[in-house]
Amino acid sequence: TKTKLETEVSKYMSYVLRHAPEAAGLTLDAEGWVSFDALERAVARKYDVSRADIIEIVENNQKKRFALVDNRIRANQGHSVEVDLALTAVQPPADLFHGTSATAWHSIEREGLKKMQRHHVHLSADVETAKIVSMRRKGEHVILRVDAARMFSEGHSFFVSDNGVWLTESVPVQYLSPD
Ligand code: HQG
Repeated sequence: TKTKLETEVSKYMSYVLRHAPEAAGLTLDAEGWVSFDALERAVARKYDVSRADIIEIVENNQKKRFALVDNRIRANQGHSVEVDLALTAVQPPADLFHGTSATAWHSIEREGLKKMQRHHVHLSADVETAKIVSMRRKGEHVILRVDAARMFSEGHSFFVSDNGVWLTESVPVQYLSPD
């Protein structure tokens, strides 16, 4: 099981690799990668962890938030900084899901789902995952079903991140219904 330190380091890595590389003195390349050595040094300045510890954190991350390839690392999704993950558009499953708060739903039912601070709207392949996403919000939760089959047939593009999160530019209201 994950220790408090592992969780903290993992959150810091998400923060650095998705939102604020400059806060750790790092620069991401166009596709969001940074040298693992540089990331390791940045993390080790803040936390008492070894290279092996960091590799374990990457490998044990339940949601596979990070990709570590050829001595480079990046976040698989969730960026607010400008990166091009170079994902290929693919056909989505017929239905996708989005877990949110009842409060957000009041605006979503008028405006549709917007990407807000991120690069895409994040959708889940199953209701269970959408529920977990919604639990991050206060108050009542709402699970929305997205008619991805119709969106796709009407020209919307979908992408799937390396860790199985479905991404699209926006979801207009006509494709949404509370599950
Ligand atoms: C809401 C976590 C008002 C949207 C999770 C959401 C996910 C609107 C919030 C991933 C709206 C944005 C992403 C509108 C959308 N009016 N509210 N028109 N359109 N919203 O965090 O999907 O742990 O950017 O419903 O597990 O909650 O970081 O998106 O509540 O996979 O790896 O605006 O983040 O993954 O919030 O979560 P977020 P999200 P990680």
